[in-house]
Amino acid sequence: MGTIFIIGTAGSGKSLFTGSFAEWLKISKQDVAVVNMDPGALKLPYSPDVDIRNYVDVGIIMEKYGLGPNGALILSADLIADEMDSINQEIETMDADVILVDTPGQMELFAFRASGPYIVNELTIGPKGLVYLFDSVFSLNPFNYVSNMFLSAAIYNRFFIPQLHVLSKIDLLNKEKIDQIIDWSFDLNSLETSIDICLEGTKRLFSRNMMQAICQLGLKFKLIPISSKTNEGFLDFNVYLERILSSGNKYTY
Ligand SMILES: Nc1nc2c(ncn2[C@@H]2O[C@H](COP(=O)(O)OP(=O)(O)OP(=O)(O)O)[C@@H](O)[C@H]2O)c(=O)[nH]1
Ligand SMILES: [Mg+2]
Repeated sequence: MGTIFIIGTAGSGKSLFTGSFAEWLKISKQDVAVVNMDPGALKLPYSPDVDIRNYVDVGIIMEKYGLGPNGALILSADLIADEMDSINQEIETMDADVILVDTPGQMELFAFRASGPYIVNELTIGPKGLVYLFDSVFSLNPFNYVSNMFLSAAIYNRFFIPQLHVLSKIDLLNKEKIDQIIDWSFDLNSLETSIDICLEGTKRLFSRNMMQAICQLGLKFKLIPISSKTNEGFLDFNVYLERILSSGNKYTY
């Protein structure tokens, strides 16, 4: 199929999704390689086939350049770009059909520095797609939901590759609440109604205008609900994934 980058805000479930979906694909008899691109990861819920921490050591960078943890993470993200030839070679020896790439906990390290788009371009196994995670517990409030739409649109604007949107951790909320969020993602009138009911003043105005502005860009955010604890939704997700990768569709689903 190709290479898929998993992106989302800190703690949105990127690493567990990477690990659980890789296992699910293996059970479905697909050859999968998992790449950890988070130099700051202390513990991962999977064993990476290719691990950026073997190339860039945040601890050594802190010492060598006299940086704090955040400065070292920023420099690490930039240094990864120099290692792309070796990383590509390592990935190619895996001879996998699907490459899942887990990205740094702090999304801005990957998305909002020059190195992120460079890394995405340089990885040789195509076609490429991106999965943006909406954390269901965070997205329950329409104000947060619209903020997530905004972040996701910003990600699309940085990479311009096919993008899917996933509602993560659905096992943590009851069905009614999950259905409400899914409904917002398919029907903007429903989102507008919830904004009017739940928000007031500047927050209401701002959320409504931002929602409309994103809509005018032609971006869609039809969320695919999944749980990386129960694997619920993985079958549906895989159908959409195959669709965007095989069609080379430039737009979000
Ligand atoms: N119940 C439940 N918990 C989840 C799910 N996905 C992730 N989590 C939990 O959410 C927390 C964060 O998950 P991670 O997969 O580490 O999220 P992340 O986006 O990789 O986090 P950072 O890389 O640290 O930003 C962990 O405690 C996970 O066990 C899910 O589908 N259901
Ligand atoms: Mg992670």
